[in-house]
Amino acid sequence: MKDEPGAFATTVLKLYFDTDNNAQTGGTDKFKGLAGFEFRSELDSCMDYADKSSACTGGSATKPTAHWAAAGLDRVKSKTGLMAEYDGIVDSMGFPGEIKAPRFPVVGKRLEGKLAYANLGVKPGQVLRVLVREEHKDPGAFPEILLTLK
Ligand SMILES: [Ca+2]
Repeated sequence: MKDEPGAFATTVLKLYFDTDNNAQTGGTDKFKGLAGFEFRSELDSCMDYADKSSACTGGSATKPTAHWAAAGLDRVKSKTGLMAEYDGIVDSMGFPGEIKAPRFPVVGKRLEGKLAYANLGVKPGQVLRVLVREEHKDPGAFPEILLTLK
């Protein structure tokens, strides 16, 4: 992050995964210039508050007591293929019906998240196409990455 986290929680990055490295399969969003992605992850800057509440978006009227990061994971709905429609798999807050994301303490401006290969349906040696976007900048995209999994 550019600055250390303040009093409000927010999504910082969105990561799109083309797990078969094929732009012809998966979801599309012409408006956002996305094609061929099977999954989306959101890396969230989350926090706990003095009133014992926690948030990954928004906040509380009380002071933050802990800053932590977590990565959610959503699968593009196969029936529609639209990037606007997802099935939730992993949730930063542990939303009922979804896997609770592992949490990592925020150290300075550094956020960390972890995604399990099993949840992405991938295995070592597989090549993924990954697009990372900053949440609060448009387009705010980094160059596409071809990632070979260890
Ligand atoms: Ca694909």
